[in-house]
Order: sequence, then structure tokens, then C-alpha cells
Amino acid sequence: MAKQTNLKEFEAVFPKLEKVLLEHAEQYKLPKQVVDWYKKSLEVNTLGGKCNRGMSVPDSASLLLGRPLTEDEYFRAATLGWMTELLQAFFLVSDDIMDGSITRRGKPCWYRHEGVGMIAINDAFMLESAIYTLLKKFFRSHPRYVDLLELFHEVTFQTEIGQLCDLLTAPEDVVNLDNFSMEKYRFIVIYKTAYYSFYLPVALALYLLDIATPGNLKQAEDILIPLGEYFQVQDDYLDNFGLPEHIGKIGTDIQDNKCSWLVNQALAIVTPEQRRVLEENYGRKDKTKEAAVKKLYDELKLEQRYKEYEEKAVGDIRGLIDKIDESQGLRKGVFEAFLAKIYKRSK
Ligand code: GPP
Ligand code: MG
Ligand code: MG
Ligand code: MG
Repeated sequence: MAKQTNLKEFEAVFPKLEKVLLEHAEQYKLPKQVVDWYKKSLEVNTLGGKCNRGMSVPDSASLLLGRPLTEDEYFRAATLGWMTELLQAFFLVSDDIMDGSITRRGKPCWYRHEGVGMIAINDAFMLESAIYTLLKKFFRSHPRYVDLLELFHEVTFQTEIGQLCDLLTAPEDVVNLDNFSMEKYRFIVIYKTAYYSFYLPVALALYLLDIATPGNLKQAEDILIPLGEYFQVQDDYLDNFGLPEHIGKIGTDIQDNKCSWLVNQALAIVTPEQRRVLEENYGRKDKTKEAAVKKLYDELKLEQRYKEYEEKAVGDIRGLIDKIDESQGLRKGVFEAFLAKIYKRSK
């Protein structure tokens, strides 16, 4: 069976794409300072991650074909992969401003870099624009060019409605635990995370190979959305229980009043007294109050509860994968590869 790509091989494609992006900017004869800034933003914000999303485009393409990719096929699949990483960079630069985060990938968030500040908002827009520069440069004559374009647009919109719901459920000034529910939670995570992180790379691979049909896209979505939901539950769990040196970021969900998986689980099992602790301490920009919530999460044994959830979720997802009808062009291996990459992750 075709081997999976690795970070080194995938990262080797980036300089070629960066060159295209800088040349595209330079046609406007912009001052050197501007090109240098764009280059730095591209490098700081797009590189340095795990690249799970990006690498899953060539991996999925190879699994769907049932053979290794040729050099040219690999380059094109990895280019689409890097476009998912640019989309992610655009989201993360913006999300870190909105969440008031401190670090990302073990370094200060981009908006906290010396001299950056709110220029980061424009940098985020430019990271998004870079997707379409590359798409046009490399896929203008691909038979599914319009589908690829529409896919990036729709997935971006889906992520934005998820982010909007995430933000509206977490007002800075009013803490109302009645606003949270698992139903709202599922909406938030499916839209803010699952579509762009899981559905997008597989849909890209199907379009790249020109084998996408409404049927196999729907089949893929029906598995990738639950997978993405599980992935965001992990992210919420790690926000509190993960080690900053593993996850590369410092958790903010308690202070940010987020409708996180953990607070929803807590609300389902608290005594009236414990609920009061949550009411008085959740969603406040105060380290001592945050610590009181963390202590409550320990008392409620949420770590144990998460581990039980994880086993159940993974069992359910394996069940969905087993039921895939491969006659529509999909391969179980595509989904098994995703699951293997995230099962029991600590970063
Ligand atoms: C993850 O939420 C979701 C995103 C990064 C999507 C952001 C969408 C935008 C339209 C900007 P998170 O805040 O839990 O992620 P993290 O824990 O990595 O900050
Ligand atoms: Mg967020
Ligand atoms: Mg965030
Ligand atoms: Mg998070």
C-alpha cells in the first residue's frame, strides 16, 4: 500500500509556493518593506504546525488511487494541502485575536509579535487571498476548478458561522450558564472545526482526481463530520488538561466564557453548590477564579469522563468506517488514516 507522506517531504513544497505568492505580489511594484512583511507573515503563520490537514490531501489522493503518487501528482496534491494550511493560518491569526490568546505553536501569537498588533487583521486577509492566487496559478485549467473554488468559499463560510456561534455563546460581560447546551456545542464544533479540518482535505482529493460525485462527497461528509467533532472535543479537553509545552498554546476557554465540552459535561453532573462555584468563577478574566473552575473539573473527574467519551466516540466512528460502501470510489483507509492520526493525541 502507498506510504504516507511526511512533514519533511510536504514542507519541501512550500518554498515553491511561497515564490509564486511573492512574485504575484511583486507585479504590483510594491515597496520592498511590504514584500518582506508578506513573506514573514506567510512563514510565521503557515509553517511550524503539525500539517495534519495539509498532508492528508496527498495521503487521501494516494489511498484513493491505491498507489503512490507520481512526482507531479504529489506536487499538485501538496499544493492543495498547503492551501488548507493557508486557510488554517488565516483562521488562527484571527481566532487568536478574538480569543485573546497568548501563544500559538509554542511562540507568541502573531498579533502579539513586536510591531504587528492589529496589522495582523490585514495579514489574515492576505493569507486567505494567497489560497486563490495559488488556486488560479495551478488549477485554472483543471476540469473541477470552479468546484474547488466553491468548496473553499463554502467551507470558509461554514467556519465563519461556527466561529460566530462560538463568540455569541461566550459574551465577555455576561456569564449565563443557561446559554450553554450540548446541542449548541455540536453546532459550534461541526461548523468552526469539522468542515475545514476534515471534510475539506478529502473533498479536495476527490476533486483533484476528478472522481467526486454528490454521492461520495456525502458519504465522506457523514464520517468526517463526526471525526471533526471528536477532534474539537479533544481540543477543548486539551485546553484545560493538556500541557502548554505539548499543545504549543495556553488554554483560554475558562476565562473566555467558552461553551466548551468540559463546561457542558460539568453542568450535566454538578450539585447546586458546585453550580454556584461555576456561576461565580467561570468566564472571568481572573487567574484565581480560573483556578477554582479547574479544581472543580478535577473534583468532577472530567478527565475520566473524557476518556470514556473518547472510547465511545472512536468505537462509533470505527462503526461508520466499517459500513462504507467502497463501490462509490471511497476507500476505508482514507478515514482510518485520519483516525489513527488523532486517536489519544496529546498535542
Ligand atoms: C478552533 O477554535 C476554531 C478555529 C480556529 C476556527 C476559527 C474561525 C474563524 C472564522 C476565525 P479554538 O479557539 O478552540 O482553537 P484554539 O484552541 O486552537 O485557539
Ligand atoms: Mg476560538
Ligand atoms: Mg482560540
Ligand atoms: Mg481550543
